[in-house]
Amino acid sequence: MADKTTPLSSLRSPRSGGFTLIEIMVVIAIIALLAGILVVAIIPAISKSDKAKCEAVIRGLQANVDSWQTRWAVYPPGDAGRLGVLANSPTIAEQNRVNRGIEALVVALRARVKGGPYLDNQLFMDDTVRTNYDGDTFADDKLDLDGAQAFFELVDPWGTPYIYLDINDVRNGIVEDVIQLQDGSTVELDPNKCAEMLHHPTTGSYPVGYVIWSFGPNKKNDYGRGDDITSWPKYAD
Ligand SMILES: [Ca+2]
Ligand SMILES: [Ca+2]
Repeated sequence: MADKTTPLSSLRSPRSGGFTLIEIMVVIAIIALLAGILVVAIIPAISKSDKAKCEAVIRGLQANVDSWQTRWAVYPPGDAGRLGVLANSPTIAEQNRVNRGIEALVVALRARVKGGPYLDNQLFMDDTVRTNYDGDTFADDKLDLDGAQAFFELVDPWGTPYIYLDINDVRNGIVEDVIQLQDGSTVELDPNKCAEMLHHPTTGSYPVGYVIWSFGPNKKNDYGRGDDITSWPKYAD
């Protein structure tokens, strides 16, 4: 008697053994496409938000500097020695060249004299912004600073200290700041390049009072050009 039952194997779809090569390739292609879309969509969004944060920090500092200048009648100097002279507090004068401008600005804006501190507290308390790469300190004095007497610098979203310079130092070609980066390496600011790059290419005028800039996403000093982010309206390259 013939077996009338149908063999199980003949009921199985020929596809039940798994995906075909073409199906696997289609899935891989779709995954690759989605990953590509994510990279294209998200990476610029991240760098855009870093750039926006950097611009916001610079704008905030500018507002703080303006408040300071209103009260002191000068812009914060590019080194703490001159700030000490202004505040009749010579003990602060021992500042080296490393990250000098931004350190001097932070000290000036933190001082609890003449209506200070003028530094935005939320900004200063942000551990992703406030740091002290070179670990330098100074003696407390009449500036009435709160907390550890470190020469703090402020760093951009890419970990590089912001640059702060007194525009008179730029104009006079006497900038001698050295920037210490996150990896411990240093970059020297060329005083001639500062004088050349920071004035308007056609009118020749410098920004009023001071300049603040970030080296930008490439972490390289372009003297306010290229991808740098600046306190003044950027000049064309
Ligand atoms: Ca420092
Ligand atoms: Ca740059």
